[in-house]
Amino acid sequence: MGLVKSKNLKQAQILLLGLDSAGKSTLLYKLKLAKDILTFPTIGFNVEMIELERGLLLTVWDIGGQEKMRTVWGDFCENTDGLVYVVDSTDNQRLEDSRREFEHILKNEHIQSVPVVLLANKQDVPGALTAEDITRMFKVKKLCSDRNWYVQPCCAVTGDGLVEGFQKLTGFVKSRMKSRGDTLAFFKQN
Ligand code: G3D
Repeated sequence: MGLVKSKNLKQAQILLLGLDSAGKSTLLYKLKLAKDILTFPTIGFNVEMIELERGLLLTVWDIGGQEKMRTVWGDFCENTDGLVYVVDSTDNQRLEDSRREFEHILKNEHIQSVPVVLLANKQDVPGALTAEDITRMFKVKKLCSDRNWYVQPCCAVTGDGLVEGFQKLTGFVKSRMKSRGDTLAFFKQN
């Protein structure tokens, strides 16, 4: 494991949400094969630590997406630095459920201004909605107007798009940490 090498290692808490069967476990497993990951299997949810790039350790909280687990999503929002929301781009029947849950979680007081990457998963399936479709149908521009966001097409089975999506989020998280650090420094000085 190449983890925890640097004295200057920063840590970020990432919440991984989405309806059940969206592909969260599959994508974490795929990322695990591609990158250094420490796994802490737990009942009800998984926690993974990924060092996508030197100096920033992502702790990814994969909370289940079944209906009863969705009611506790809000309990995991405190101290979150980034949100990855996984959408099954082929599940037309539950797209509105997914959109509603997405809108609901964004209202949580602890994740105001927290950057978001939506993963438009299952792009390998013919007829899957595109990232542009998901952006429009989820009203992402409007709902995320107060934060950095990106919609990444991906396929958790092949891994296509996963590293790109997490790298995008990492960039957002770093710039938010920097600007918050700068703000704190400003308040300390004044
Ligand atoms: P979850 O953790 O969000 O509940 P899973 O979802 O990772 O368990 O995935 C649910 C099902 O979707 C799995 O199939 C998995 O193989 C499939 N899946 C996940 N990502 C993709 C993808 O990108 N493309 C395709 N075609 N399938 C995907 P099973 O059959 O095991 O239920």
